[in-house]
Amino acid sequence: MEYFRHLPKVKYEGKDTKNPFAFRFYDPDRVILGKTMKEHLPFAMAWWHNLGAGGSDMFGTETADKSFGSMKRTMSHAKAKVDAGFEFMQKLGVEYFCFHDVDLVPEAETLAETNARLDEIADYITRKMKETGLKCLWGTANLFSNPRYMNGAGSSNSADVFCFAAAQIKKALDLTVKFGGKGYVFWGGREGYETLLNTDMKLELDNIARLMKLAVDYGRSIGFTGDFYIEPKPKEPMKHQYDFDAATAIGFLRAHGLERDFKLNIEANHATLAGHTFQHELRVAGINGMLGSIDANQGDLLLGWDTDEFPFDVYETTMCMYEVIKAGGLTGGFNFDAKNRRPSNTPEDMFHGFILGMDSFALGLIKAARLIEDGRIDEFIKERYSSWQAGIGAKITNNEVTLQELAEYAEKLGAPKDPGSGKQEYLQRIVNDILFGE
Ligand code: XUL
Ligand code: CO
Repeated sequence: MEYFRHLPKVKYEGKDTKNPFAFRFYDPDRVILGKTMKEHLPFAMAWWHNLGAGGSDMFGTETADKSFGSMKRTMSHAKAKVDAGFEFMQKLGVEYFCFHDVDLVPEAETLAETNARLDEIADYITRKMKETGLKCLWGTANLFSNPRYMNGAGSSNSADVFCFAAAQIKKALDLTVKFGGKGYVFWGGREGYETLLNTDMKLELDNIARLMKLAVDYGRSIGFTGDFYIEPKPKEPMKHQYDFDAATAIGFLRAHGLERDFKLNIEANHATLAGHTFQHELRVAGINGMLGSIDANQGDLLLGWDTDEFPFDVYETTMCMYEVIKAGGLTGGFNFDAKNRRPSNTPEDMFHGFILGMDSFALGLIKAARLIEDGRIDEFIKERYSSWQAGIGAKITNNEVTLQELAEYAEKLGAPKDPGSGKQEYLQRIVNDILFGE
C-alpha cells in the first residue's frame, strides 16, 4: 500500500523553483568544505512525532489522521506505520529514523507481551531496512509515559520501577543493536522533582548514574559500539530536571565516570528553555568533545514550553552549522524532533515540515561555510586573544608561572594595555551581510 501516493519524491530544483514539493537549497550531492551536503546533514525522522502525533493537546483531540488506514493500538497499525514511515523517508531522502520502544508497538499489559510485539515489528523493520537501505540513527526507551514512572525511572523512589526501567532499556538496546543504530539516547523525561520535601536528591542522582552504567555494560556486552547520549532539558515535565543543560549533564557524566561512553544530544528547543541559545549549548558540548547528535527543532521564545516546531530560523541553523563544522561534525545526525502545528493536519503538511526543516539546515550549512571561508570572524577572535600567543600570556597557558610572578609582572606594568573593543555590532553586520546580502 502506498500512503503518500499523491505526493512526489522530493528533489532539489534550486532556489528559483516555486514547486512546493522541491528543495530549494538541500542538494544532497553538492560539496561544501570537502563533504557532500548529505554527509554534513544526516537527517532523521522521529517516529513519535511524524508517525504518531496527531496534534492532540490539553484542550483538544487529534486533528491529523495518523491511522494509516488501520485501527490504532493494533499490530496492523504498527506495521502500517512502518510502511508509511519508510515510504515517507524515501520520498524525502531522509536516511535515518529515531524511535522509542513504545513508538513501534502499542504497549501491552506485561513486559513479556510488549517484548514479543517488539520482536515481531523489529523483524518487519529490519526487512524494510534491507530493502531500502534506510538506517537507524538512535533508539531510546520511553521511561516517562507509563504511570509507573510518575516519580521517575532511574530516579524513582521505587526499586521495582527502577527494574522496569532497566528491562525497557535492555530491550531498547537490543533493538538499537539489531537495527545497527549509531546511538542510544537517555532523555530523562521524569528524572527530576517537584519538591525537596519528598525527595532524596543524592540517591536519585546516584541511581540515574547506576542505571546508565548498567546500560553501558549491557550495551557493550551485546556489541553496541556507538555513543550513548544524554539529551539535556531544563523543565517540562518536571519542575526541576536533573539534566538541566549541557554543562550540568557533562558535570554529571564526569562525576560518575561516564564521560567515555556518553556524548550529548542537543535539542534546540531545550536549549532555549534553559535560557541559553542553541549555539551556546552546541559550543559547550563541542569544546568538551561531547557534541554527539542534534534534535533539530525550534521553540517559540514567547512560549515557555517545548513547542517542537520544524526549524525555520536560518540565523539559528547557520549558527548551529557553524558550531557543528567547528566541532568537526557529529557522530550522530539531525533528528527532526518536530511536529506540525495543530492546524497543519494533512499529509502534505508532513512533507512541508520536512522540506522546511531540511532546506533551513541546508541554507544554514551554506551560510556557515561562507562565514568560515570569509574568515573575518575567526580573524577577529584570533586578534582579540593575541595576548595569549606570546610573552606572559603564553607562559600562563603553558602553566609556567606562579601567582607571585603574575603579581610582580602586574606591579611592574603599572596598568594593562587597553583590552580593545569587542566589536559586536561590526561582527553582527558581517553575519547579516553573508546571510542576506549575497
Ligand atoms: C522530549 C524529547 C524527547 C526525546 C527522546 O522533549 O525531546 O522526544 O528526544 O525521548
Ligand atoms: Co528530543
